[in-house]
Amino acid sequence: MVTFPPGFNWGTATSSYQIEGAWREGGRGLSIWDAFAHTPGKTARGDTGDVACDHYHRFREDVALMARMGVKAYRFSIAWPRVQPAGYGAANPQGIRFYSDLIDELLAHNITPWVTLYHWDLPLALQLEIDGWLDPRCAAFFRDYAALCFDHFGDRVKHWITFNEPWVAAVLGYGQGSFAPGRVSRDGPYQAAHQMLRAHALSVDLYRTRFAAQDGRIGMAPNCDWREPLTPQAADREAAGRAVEFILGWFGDPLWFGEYPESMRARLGERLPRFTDRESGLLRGSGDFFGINHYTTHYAADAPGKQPACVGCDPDADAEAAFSLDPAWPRTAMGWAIAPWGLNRLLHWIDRRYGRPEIVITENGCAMEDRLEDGRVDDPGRIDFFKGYLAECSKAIGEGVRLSGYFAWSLLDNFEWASGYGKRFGLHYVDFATRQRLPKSSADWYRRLIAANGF
Ligand code: PNW
Repeated sequence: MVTFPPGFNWGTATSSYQIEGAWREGGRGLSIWDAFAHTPGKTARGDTGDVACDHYHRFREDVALMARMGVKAYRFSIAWPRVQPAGYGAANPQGIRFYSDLIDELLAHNITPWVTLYHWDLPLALQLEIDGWLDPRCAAFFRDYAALCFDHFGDRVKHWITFNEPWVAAVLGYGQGSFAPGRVSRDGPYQAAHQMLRAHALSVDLYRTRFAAQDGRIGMAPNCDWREPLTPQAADREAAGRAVEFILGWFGDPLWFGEYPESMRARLGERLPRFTDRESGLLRGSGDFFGINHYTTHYAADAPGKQPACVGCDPDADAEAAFSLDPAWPRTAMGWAIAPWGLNRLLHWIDRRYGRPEIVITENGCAMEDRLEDGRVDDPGRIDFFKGYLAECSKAIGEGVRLSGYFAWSLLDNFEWASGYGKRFGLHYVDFATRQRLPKSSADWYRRLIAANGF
């Protein structure tokens, strides 16, 4: 029997562009993901989020699906261009009304909203006018957008996440160009991540001063795959440590210590931007909890002089680490290794490095080859995935890690970014011809897990 402490926060997660659709309705402005997905060759089969799960029109039905599972919390994101079409200026009343109605519907079902402010759908105007996150001005625009959200929703929303996976947004969006906005910029990832961190600092400061009376909590949701040393040799152990610092310390250290990791400064020198003293001060202690998205594990080996795919766009190469998988590890439909023990090690790494913070798993889940047969979707592989990862969570809690919540990714099959609709992560199957939802057997399993607070 795997058990969890009383009050453990069970949730499920989505993001705006992946589920909402209604891309040109309700006064919504365009985002970098609209432009990217509409560019031939950027997504599998040319899939776009134009309609996606049509959540914009079906959100009440989706809240009912969550109520049926008994989740206590729902993590969703606000599409910046839906509430502020150009990324600056006046709020769009129809966008405000949509999220306000969603929040009310959640609260009416006793589901606590956890709101992400940035899950990658930057207003396209900001990309075209200032090159998005490569420009320092983007941070102030973000702060003003955050203020607008606190102002309209903060009476009911008490859990905020500034950025989802800034690593992915910075590295894939501004370094490798495989995600929106598709920029391939020398040292773009370091510049973009720096502006996201500044934006986080400015928004948290505002939240804790101007909006202090709202009495909520705010943090970030960086991602981290675990990196296990390929061999017990010191060089590989150091490479694995560096690799974790280059993916997670990159964000965790500024939020907890106000500075980038030593290992990054040592290898990157002035290629890594610097925070001013004021920025360091605002960053230090700017997370009320440690959000973490986790999907997989790799082996890491020392790779001195590793050549990047393109100059300054590949932090893994800058970390001089090379990754590999054990062929014996099972894989998801994304090809990602299933190695639940990696999550246990990651939780301990966060616990140790940051002095026992409260940790919330803001995403964990898997794509599987789900098939609709006789009106049912049986996904025992996904249930096994959750069992494996949750057993490691329970174990970590027993070992003293302060893990307080878990959000399964995802409520629905949805637009899986460059992979389009071909990769299904949902607890609910979505027929993308009719937009009909159907609970998979994993949704029923998740309901029983929550009811029993264990399995
Ligand atoms: C995360 N990678 O994306 C996101 O937060 C979700 O929106 C997404 O649907 C989910 O995980 C599943 O992919 C990632 O290439 C996308 O390392 C790409 C990577 C990691 C996470």
